[in-house]
Amino acid sequence: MSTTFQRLMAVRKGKQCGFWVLLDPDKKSSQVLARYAKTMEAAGVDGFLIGSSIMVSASFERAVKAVKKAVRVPLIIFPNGSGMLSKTADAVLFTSLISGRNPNLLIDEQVKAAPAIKALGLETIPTGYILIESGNLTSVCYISNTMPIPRNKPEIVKAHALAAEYLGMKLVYLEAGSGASMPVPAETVRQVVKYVTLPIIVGGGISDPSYARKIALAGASFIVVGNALENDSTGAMAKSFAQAIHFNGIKD
Ligand code: 1GP
Repeated sequence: MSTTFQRLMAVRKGKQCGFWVLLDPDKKSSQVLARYAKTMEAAGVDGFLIGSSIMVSASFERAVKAVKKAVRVPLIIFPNGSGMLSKTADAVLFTSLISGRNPNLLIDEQVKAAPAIKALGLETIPTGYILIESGNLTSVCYISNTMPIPRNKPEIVKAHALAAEYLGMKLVYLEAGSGASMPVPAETVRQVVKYVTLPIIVGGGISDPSYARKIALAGASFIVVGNALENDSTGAMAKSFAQAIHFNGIKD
């Protein structure tokens, strides 16, 4: 049986760029979230991240279970800290916030989470998480108490991504922050993709399919969309995103 990471890499190989949707259990009930995920999957989504930067919902496990039952594509935990875990998910993005200098999110939360992850038997996908300035103060910067990398300094982003590669991480996540007014610049994505061999995830503030396509053409391996699809009850908008992102054609 293949690992979740292998499944992700198969999508990358077949479609060049995969389309992920962020599920926020703080914004929808478990049932509504599961129905939404099903609609998104039917529209062409390749995987889901589940998490939020301020988890106020006590029903994380319930949400993960409901979504897992509703979809077949990978469901990956996108944690805000060591407490956001579930054995029902397919994997956890084991992130280190490498653009920040907050030891708590560089290593402390990871140490706290590691024994629990082992006990749950959950697959980890080590990911270098890099915040890029996006025009406004995002929840993730505020909550993590870290500064994002200036958006006009791709060389700093490149150095961080390369450090992630040399540290043995498997993915790099370029994040503008959920609801960012300016997404990660396509030029930054292009430069990072050229500079490192790791697959690159890009998310935050991607609100229209044409921008998603630019990011895909810049060489991103996965694009994450959250806010822009939250009211897409029919999946029509998600379909447009899927077409834009899967520019290489769908080869399942
Ligand atoms: C999470 O950044 C994504 O990385 C989601 O962002 O909600 O702005 O699409 P949006």
